[in-house]
Amino acid sequence: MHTLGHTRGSHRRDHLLLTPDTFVRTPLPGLTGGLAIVHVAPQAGAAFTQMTVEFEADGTLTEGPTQRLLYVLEGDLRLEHTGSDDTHTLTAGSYAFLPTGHDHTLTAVTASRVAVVEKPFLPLDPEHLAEDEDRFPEFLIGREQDLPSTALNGDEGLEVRALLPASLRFDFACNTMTYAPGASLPQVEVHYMEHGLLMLAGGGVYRLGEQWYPTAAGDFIWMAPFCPQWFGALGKVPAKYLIYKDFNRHTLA
Ligand code: UGY
Ligand code: MN
Repeated sequence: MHTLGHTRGSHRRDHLLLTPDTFVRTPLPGLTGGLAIVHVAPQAGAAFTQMTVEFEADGTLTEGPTQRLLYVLEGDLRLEHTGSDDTHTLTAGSYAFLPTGHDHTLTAVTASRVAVVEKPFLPLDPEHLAEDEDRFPEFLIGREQDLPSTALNGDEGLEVRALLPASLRFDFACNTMTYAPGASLPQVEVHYMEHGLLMLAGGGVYRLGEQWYPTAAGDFIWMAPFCPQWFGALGKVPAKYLIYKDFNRHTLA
């Protein structure tokens, strides 16, 4: 049916809601046998880029301009990277952190979809690290299913899983948040960090700035620094999202 120019998607000064009907697919250098949906980028005012890369079987992605986090949404893939003879197998929920300049090739074994976050790295002054601690974050790989969960503010209905270790070496955080039906954020948050959010399952209502939006799996949201934000899960299944934020750095760094 013709939508007559209507969409749930919205772009305001301090937030962006992109619903799947608005997605535009583009080729990218380093990407073969696939297309990227760039959800947010510095062109929109963000200090990072987040995209979903859709691969055909045998499609490949090689290193990009900055450090990168990969999170598999669907499919089976292989990851080869410099400094290791191992080939890692990735399936839904697998993720990998690739430091700046770390050569790698991601190959889709089957048709796949992968969330990709890229952010120029802000090095940390060594005085803020323990003597034996490295100044730069290292390659890491894991499975979201294997991560311990923390109850946000003690609320058992709201599980947070951190993909990256709690270390100042990393200049961003990426978590999954799973809400039991009816669970909600305990406060309207307003903070200096920005967010990129991909709704993975379920849905609910997202408050962004002065608007309240129905939100469902497949939607992408960007929240600019200081965008008032709140989420309440609705429906009979848990709502789950993947959320990026800049982290661990002074605002004037
Ligand atoms: O980590 C966060 O700031 C997170 N609680 N924000 C959000 O879910 N909108
Ligand atoms: Mn937040």
